[in-house]
Amino acid sequence: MPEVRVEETERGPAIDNGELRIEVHLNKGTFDVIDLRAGRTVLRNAAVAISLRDAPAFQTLGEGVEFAGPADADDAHGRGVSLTLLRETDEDEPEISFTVTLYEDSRSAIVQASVHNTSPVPVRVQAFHVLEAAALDLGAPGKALGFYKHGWQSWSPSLMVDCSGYDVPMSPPVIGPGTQPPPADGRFVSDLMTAIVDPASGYGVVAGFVSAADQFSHVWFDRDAGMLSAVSHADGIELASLSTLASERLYIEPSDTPAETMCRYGDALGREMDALPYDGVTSGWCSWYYYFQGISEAEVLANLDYLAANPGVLPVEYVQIDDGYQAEIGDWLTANEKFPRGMKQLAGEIHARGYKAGLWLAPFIAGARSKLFAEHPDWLVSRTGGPAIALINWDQTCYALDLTHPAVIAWLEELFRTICDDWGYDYVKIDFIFAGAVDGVRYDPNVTRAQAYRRGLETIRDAVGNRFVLACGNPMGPSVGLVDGARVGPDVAPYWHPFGRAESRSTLSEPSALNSIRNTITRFWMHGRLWMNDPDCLLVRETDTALAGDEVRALATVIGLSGGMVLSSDNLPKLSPARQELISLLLPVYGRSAVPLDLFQTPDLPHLFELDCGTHRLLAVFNWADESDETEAPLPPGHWHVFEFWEREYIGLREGSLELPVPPHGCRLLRLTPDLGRPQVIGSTFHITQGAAEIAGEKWDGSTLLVHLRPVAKQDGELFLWRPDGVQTVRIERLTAERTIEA
Ligand code: 9PG
Repeated sequence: MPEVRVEETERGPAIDNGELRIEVHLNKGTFDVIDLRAGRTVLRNAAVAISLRDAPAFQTLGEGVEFAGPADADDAHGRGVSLTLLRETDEDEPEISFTVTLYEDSRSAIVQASVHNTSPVPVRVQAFHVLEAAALDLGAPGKALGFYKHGWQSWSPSLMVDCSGYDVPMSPPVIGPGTQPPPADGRFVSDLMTAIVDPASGYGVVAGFVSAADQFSHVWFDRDAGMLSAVSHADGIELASLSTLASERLYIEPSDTPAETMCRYGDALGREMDALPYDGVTSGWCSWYYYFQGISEAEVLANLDYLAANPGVLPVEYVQIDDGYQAEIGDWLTANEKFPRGMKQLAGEIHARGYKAGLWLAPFIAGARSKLFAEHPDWLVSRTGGPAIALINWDQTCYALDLTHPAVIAWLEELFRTICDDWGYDYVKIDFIFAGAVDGVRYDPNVTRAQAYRRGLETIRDAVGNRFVLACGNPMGPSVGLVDGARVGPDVAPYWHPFGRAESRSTLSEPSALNSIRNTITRFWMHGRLWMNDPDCLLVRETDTALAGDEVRALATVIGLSGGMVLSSDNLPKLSPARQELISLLLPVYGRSAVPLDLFQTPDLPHLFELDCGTHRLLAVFNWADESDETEAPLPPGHWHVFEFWEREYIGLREGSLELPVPPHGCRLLRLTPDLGRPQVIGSTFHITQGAAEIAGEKWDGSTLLVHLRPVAKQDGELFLWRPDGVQTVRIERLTAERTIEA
């Protein structure tokens, strides 16, 4: 991309990098964002405002701004140029400024607001309105647009909402962050980021915060006014006289490929927040979704022994004990009677069989029945009338620990050191951690909710070192950089719809296979950029479940194509060989995420999830309806051999698109192989990627096809080869070492 050019116009300064142009209107106190490729002013009259606690807002709109001059920028997004604008200030008013940056190698603009306290006394800063009601123009009326609603924490629904209707309410078990504008007709609110897209043209804008360590944020759209706003919450913390406080940094990128732009936004957020790197994606067994709180030492050992007896077919890394071992919610170091030899001993048993050990806990809450609560009533976040309630679960009220309290921090550190250093656990699943960020009064009054939350997470990270941290029930933005994996959706369950009843818009965060699947697909852009996504567990059993075979296939397909963690949660010794094979098909974890192709065209749940594996593509085609349906699957340009994985059916050499019958709640998983006009592999039953994991290479020497295979979890299977005279099935047994097949 060319350099960023600065220009002075009659109205004010402008910057442009050939793709985007920012024009400032000094008199009006606003700026416009112009997409030069599309020839469209995407955001017009964007203004900045700041609200102090118990005071009216100060905004740039109508007041005018003064140009402080351009400056070279060099940050996580590369080199560029920033314009800084200062609001015309009356006496006694805080000084407000904002900075807009364009980069040489990025299509995005970054906006940040600041406030400087000129008064001799402290002021309390409530929020930065980094975009205050900017007019959004995507070439279609507000009601025609789709709004990507991103939830506050793991279990919060994330989905496309049709702007002709209503926003999705925030509902239990998710406790809202409490700072979003109240729901209203025509108002659509998203946490941290959004994408707003015209489904007809595919054109849209991604707007989201790329820093999130200090302030929670949200973005919202007023459909009838056509206005986009973005808010970064300072939560009323004190700003001392003559000090400055800045908002989080807002990323704005217009795009005609908004799914790709979401990924670039994810990359930018990961860069600013120092997302943790990793080598391979984690796999394991988790006790929760079969045993729930009934888990016992004996049941853990039974599954452990089964795994150890079948190491080739279920090659998982971790055995993780979930909720059910502890004496009480908060009393993590005391095991209950179901774990008679204690948790240290059990970690030893897990290690002795060659697995790493994982343990669940909810370190930021104290249950009303716990010793923790009884002994330390002063360790809790408080509100008028008593301690802040984080949630009600386990038949008791659970309170939020105050992570700014030095004694709580010392307790947390000791807790995690004991679990990891003394007991020997290699993996901690830290759950319900949104509780660290609830609204309320804390020991340190000058800390935002996001900062308090991060103090807790940083303490855990320091205590556990490089062991694996899986976040769950976590607010998204401020977790980046401190956790290795994060749950991205509501709990899976051995039934399809929440409560086994038809879905409603108020139950989207309740446990169910469908709710878990939804977020796994819609939060695709996080995986590998912020952490590794945890799509929640794979449940494949035939008994103790209401999931039909097609539903299990759909769940396995979504988890497999998500690239995220593969965690099994069944009673393994009870699985039939056919069902156990469904787990094997996802191992080893491929690790790269598919992209939903129709995210913006389909409200709620996309039907098409595509993964480019290099030599071929995988296209999963879903039918979320309760009846059988024909679904149209578009093919990329060119001629493709189409092979269906679950039914092992060669559909043919195709171009354009195909209509496929898909069973209710089921899917078809297509391997699309570009036609080479000569014998070639078109299908494999060893792994869900149909070749990306198990085929190391393929060579045609004019008369023979050589296929170089690598061992994967499944040892017996088939390769399907296309030849001019038909499809040949090659049966392969005991693939336990690399092997070359000649056909
Ligand atoms: C253990 C479980 C599992 C699961 C977690 C989490 O609001 N609620 O009452 C509520 C209860 C449980 C829950 C989420 C919400 O599930 O996601 O994997 O570890 O806790 O209790």
